[in-house]
Amino acid sequence: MRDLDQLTRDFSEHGFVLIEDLLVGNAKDELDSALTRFLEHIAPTMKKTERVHFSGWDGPVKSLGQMEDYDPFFAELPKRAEFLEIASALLVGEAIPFGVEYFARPPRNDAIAPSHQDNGYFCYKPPESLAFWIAVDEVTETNGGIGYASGSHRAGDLEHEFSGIHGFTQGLTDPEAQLAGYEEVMVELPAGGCAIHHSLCAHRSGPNPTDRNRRAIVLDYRTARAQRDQPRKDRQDAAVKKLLKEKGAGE
Ligand SMILES: O=C(O)CCC(=O)C(=O)O
Repeated sequence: MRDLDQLTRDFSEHGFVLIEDLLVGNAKDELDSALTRFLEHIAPTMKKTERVHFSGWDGPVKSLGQMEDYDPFFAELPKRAEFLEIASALLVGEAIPFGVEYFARPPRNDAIAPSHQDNGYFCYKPPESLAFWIAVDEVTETNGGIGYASGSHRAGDLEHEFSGIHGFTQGLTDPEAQLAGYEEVMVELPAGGCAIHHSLCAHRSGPNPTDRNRRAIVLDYRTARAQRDQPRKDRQDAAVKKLLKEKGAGE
């Protein structure tokens, strides 16, 4: 049994919590197999707005969005009773799943995720949302692990700017100044472990110079109170549309 009260207190204090045994045994292997199958058979058929490759429009995938629209396994994954119970406790309100994503960091890969709050992408008001970042492979500081600015969810909605990085288009305008005073905690998790972060808890991830793969599946949840700030989202979408057009995916 998980101590949801303790998890909720830790989440409220730090803006993130770790659950090392979210998926174990068969459940962990099942996720690995479903992802492998998805990458091979489904990812190449996805809309270009929902997939990012390390270069061009085929070859290794860097990230994916909207996986729930393409595969029943990924549609059902965020609806598991245990996940909904944890997400609802941490959000202090009924959790509604709204996205399933994939982030790859293959061996000897120098991609990074710039420091950001997820709400820099989601644009929810109030920003009542969180993400389950599930490690499909063991993750450490050395193979592209996430670093959280502990407590930064209390800093409020920070200003973001367009990063120009396809797949990670939003970054904090001045992370050093914006996150001054918040200690960075680097995440270490076994395969099947999970970091859950508030959408205002700033985080980043580094490159993977190791020989080990680092794949992650992300499940996004919000409350019914969280509504899109549409003008903010429209400004962001316009910048992304321009980038996609430059990359040959615009209309
Ligand atoms: O997996 C990564 O490297 C970054 C993921 C991330 O930034 C996120 O889930 O918001």
